[in-house]
Amino acid sequence: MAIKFEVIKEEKYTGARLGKLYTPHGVIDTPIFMPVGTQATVKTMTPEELKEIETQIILSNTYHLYLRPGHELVKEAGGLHQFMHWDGPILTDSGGFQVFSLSSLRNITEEGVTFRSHLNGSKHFIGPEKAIEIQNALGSDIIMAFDECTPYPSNYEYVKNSLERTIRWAKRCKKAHKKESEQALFGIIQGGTYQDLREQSVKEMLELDFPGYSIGGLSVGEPKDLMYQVLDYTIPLMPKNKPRYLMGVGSPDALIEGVIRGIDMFDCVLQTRIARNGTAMTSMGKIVIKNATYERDFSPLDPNCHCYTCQNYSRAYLRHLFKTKEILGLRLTTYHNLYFTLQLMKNIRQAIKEDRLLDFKKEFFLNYGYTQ
Ligand code: PRF
Ligand code: ZN
Repeated sequence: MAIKFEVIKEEKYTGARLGKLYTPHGVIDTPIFMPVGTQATVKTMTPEELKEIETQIILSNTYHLYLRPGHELVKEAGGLHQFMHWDGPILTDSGGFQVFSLSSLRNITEEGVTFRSHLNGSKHFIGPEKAIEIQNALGSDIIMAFDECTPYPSNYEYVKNSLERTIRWAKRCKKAHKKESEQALFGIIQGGTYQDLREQSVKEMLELDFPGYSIGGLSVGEPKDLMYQVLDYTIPLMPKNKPRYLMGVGSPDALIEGVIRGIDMFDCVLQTRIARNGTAMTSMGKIVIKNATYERDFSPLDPNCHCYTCQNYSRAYLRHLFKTKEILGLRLTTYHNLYFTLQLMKNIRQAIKEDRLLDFKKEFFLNYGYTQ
């Protein structure tokens, strides 16, 4: 087995748990947030900087690396870890989501998906076996099954057919995966916002006995309350002794709500993406650094933050960097947003340890503002 998962503690008043996830490239304390490094780089951050802010695991993407520079080249470089100079754990997504959100002229069949590259229009095919072959070549610690993420809203028949195909694909992924001792293959639960379909998806995925499970198909445009409802009826059906990963979710409020319901792992492009358009997450909510309000504001982004950016630079300076389109602005804001989020997860873990997660949530939302 490539991974081992231990639940260290269950919180007294919620579904939250503390865990340890052992991977070939290190041990991860859960619940955890994974910064996204789509193209074998967490945009603007060096691996040393990622270590400095206590990043435990990063996420990368099959779809992008297959198209550019190609998984064979990455393999030739010695695998993704060596290629990008990150020696910590890596999880790769299967491409099952990106192929639907980025490529054009997609055609889904039982075999897999034919699509045109979002880069140059070239024609490609990825199916379950190919998705595993690519991820085997990349050498990530955790790999994901090839799935279809149904959009919201989708009708019942469509979601049912899709999730049943995703299960057949999951079986093929399992069969194609030859490196079980080096890479853990996670199954993905789909089923949209239909309770009986989520139940069916969990039940059939559990029969395949994956070492970990993710919940896909959420945060695709549905109201947040509906997402929480889906989590409320889906998570209790999932195994207690295996990691649970909520894909593509990571706003601060959703991190807290997800942990409370029993999620162990999250990833999201939000932190790094909004940083690059000049939005910082702070303990008092989001701030848009270009706003005129900050022209003469010589205080740090977040007075409660101990990151490198907040220790050394003012809002006025960061505003100046964004106004003049200086690259350092992107770097400093990304650094802060990731630090802020990893710190939030650390505080969440501490609150679980002390059985005070609900108090923590109350206080966090009071300051941050609950964003729906
Ligand atoms: N499937 C896969 N990756 C994903 C998702 C999914 O459903 C989502 C949905 N939020 C994000 N990333 N494979
Ligand atoms: Zn900071």
